[in-house]
Amino acid sequence: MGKQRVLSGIQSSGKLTLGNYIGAMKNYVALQHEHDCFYMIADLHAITVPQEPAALREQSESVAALFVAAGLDPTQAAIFLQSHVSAHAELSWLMTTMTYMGELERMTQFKDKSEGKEAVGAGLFLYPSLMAADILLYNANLVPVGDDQKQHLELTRDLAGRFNYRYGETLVVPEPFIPKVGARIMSLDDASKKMSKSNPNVGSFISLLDSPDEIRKKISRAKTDLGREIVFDVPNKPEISNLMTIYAQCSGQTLEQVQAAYEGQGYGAFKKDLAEVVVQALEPLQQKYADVRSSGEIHQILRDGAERASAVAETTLNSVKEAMGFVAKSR
Ligand code: AQP
Repeated sequence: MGKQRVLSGIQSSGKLTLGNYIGAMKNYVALQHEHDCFYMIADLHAITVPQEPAALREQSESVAALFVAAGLDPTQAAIFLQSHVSAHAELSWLMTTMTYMGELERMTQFKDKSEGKEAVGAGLFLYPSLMAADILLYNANLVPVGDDQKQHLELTRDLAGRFNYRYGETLVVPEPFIPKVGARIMSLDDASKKMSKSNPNVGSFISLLDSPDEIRKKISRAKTDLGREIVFDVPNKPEISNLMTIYAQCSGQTLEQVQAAYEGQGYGAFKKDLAEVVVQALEPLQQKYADVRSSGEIHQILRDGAERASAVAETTLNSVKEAMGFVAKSR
């Protein structure tokens, strides 16, 4: 694979979880040295559900610091806040006008997040058009995401193709880059739902910043299946299969190795070891996070990242506007 343009992002809608890390951030780090990478803190996406201003500010800085703590090198990858690059909001509108209501109505994330709510903001409905704009602005070839974002990415591909068909070849049609193992880490209290940072039950997710004791407590309370064997069998043992995936991803072992190591042992021993594996995997990240936060370096990193991102984004936005027939500003 030659050098590719990579774009991805994470909403600053809460504390990042092990799901965000395994499904997306690990690949961000893996791709940064080989490719031209842009990673954004998606604060405009975060406000598709209500956010307290002080909390949003803190969460956005926290996600940025976690990017660095997880191993992203700001001299390689551009790390930036979505709201610092105004082209995102502008292209989002242009993409919205090209998106069909029926396409948005089919989105499972919208159905899940709006279910049972009396008032649902239009932003939540339009979220996929903004996501398409995010990706298309950077002419990204590759988009590292977890499995839950596949449907949104498919819409992005359709919108790029539709735009090029109507207005001439302008936008790059991106490909998803999804991990083979860990593409969907499930909730600790219900393996039929994905682990989510905005789940009101904090016991359902492991935050990257949870203390060792919180991690031990959450894992000891995690739901298990009937029986006692440690076998990877998603249809029949969804809860234990999810815990085995977390074990494998945090220890660097394969699922087969994990299964073989726990043959003949029960859930209790496995969960105890799993907690220690997670605590150890997160310890260096948490240490680095504390250093990054206390140094204050994140502000400069975000300034530099926004500058690099804006240069690319503005160029694409201008090409799009020109192709669509907007009158260019006279100099
Ligand atoms: N449980 C998960 N397993 C694997 N990957 C996951 N991702 C999210 N949850 C899991 C991946 O993390 C990236 C960033 O996601 P996001 O924050 O932009 O939106 P999300 O997918 O809606 O994540 P959350 O944690 O569930 O956020 P909230 O609760 O705010 O909606 C994406 O690449 C996603 O695939």
